Amino acid sequence: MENTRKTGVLISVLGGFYYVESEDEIYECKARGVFRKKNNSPLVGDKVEFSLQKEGYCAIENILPRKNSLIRPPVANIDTLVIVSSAVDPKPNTFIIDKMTAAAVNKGIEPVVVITKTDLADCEEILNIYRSSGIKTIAFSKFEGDEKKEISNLFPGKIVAFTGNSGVGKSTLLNTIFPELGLETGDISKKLGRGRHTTRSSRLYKVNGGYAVDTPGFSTVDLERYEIIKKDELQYCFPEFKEYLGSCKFVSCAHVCEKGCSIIEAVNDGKIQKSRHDSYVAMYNEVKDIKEWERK
Ligand SMILES: Nc1nc2c(ncn2[C@@H]2O[C@H](COP(=O)(O)OP(=O)(O)OP(=O)(O)O)[C@@H](O)[C@H]2O)c(=O)[nH]1
Ligand SMILES: [Mg+2]
Ligand SMILES: [Zn+2]
Repeated sequence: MENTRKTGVLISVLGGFYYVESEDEIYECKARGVFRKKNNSPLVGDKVEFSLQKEGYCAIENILPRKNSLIRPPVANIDTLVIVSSAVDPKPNTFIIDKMTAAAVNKGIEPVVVITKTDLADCEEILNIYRSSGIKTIAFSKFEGDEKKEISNLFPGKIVAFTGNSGVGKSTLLNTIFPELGLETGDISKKLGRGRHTTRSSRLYKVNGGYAVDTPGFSTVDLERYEIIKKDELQYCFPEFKEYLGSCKFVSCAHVCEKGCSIIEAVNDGKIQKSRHDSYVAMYNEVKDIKEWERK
């Protein structure tokens, strides 16, 4: 007897099992050993083919071609990456936000910056940095309502992943907009030592005609080896640089400290945010000596 095959979306990976949603049902699947050998395990967000075995269990047979994938958070096929950062506790770090927005742009994913806990501290400065950089930017507080609609409008027809440091309020934000999710959230004062990540694994939730992906927060050290962007591609990962590219004095301008650089002129004229250019330079310096063969 031939085993029945179905396709579905991988919504979570827990305790060695893969949970696949297909036609509104969730199937608990094992993965074939072959995925491990090829260092190509299924990621949350993957479209997969799975079989219903006559012994009664399901097995993932095949990962369908991916539109994109990220290492951190480990997700595939996402349309939007929401980079969540809090006004305080923990304080925003523009270098981390810039690395993540650049990685998203590099992979054809729309970056959105959300600043949370706006009830606790003034955040005009950071909001202004991203609003003036051509990136969709939303201020959010769990106590106010205005921005809920803007966030819920991100979902129809899309897979939207939320990422950011542990404790910035990713799960709280999703609960505020979709109370039916009932996600576990953690008190920041308890996020010390081992128990600091409240959300333990990434998972897709069906919301407003699309999917939200809640992910475990990262710590800053995790980001030291984030997605590496080739030095020649980096300039295209900062949307606000676009209108100036091509007008530098030197064709091969790296926009780091060269004479006649139109990007640096725009920074000096206040048209490009200095912190964004600083991040660009730091990222450029991180990759400038990496040879093609050293890249993963
Ligand atoms: N005052 C205030 N507190 C907030 C807000 N959003 C989240 N918090 C608090 O921040 C703490 C952490 O929130 P979580 O939602 O667990 O954070 P998380 O980003 O999901 O953390 P991980 O799952 O560990 O990655 C909780 O105590 C929340 O109540 C907000 O808008 N205002
Ligand atoms: Mg969480
Ligand atoms: Zn230049």
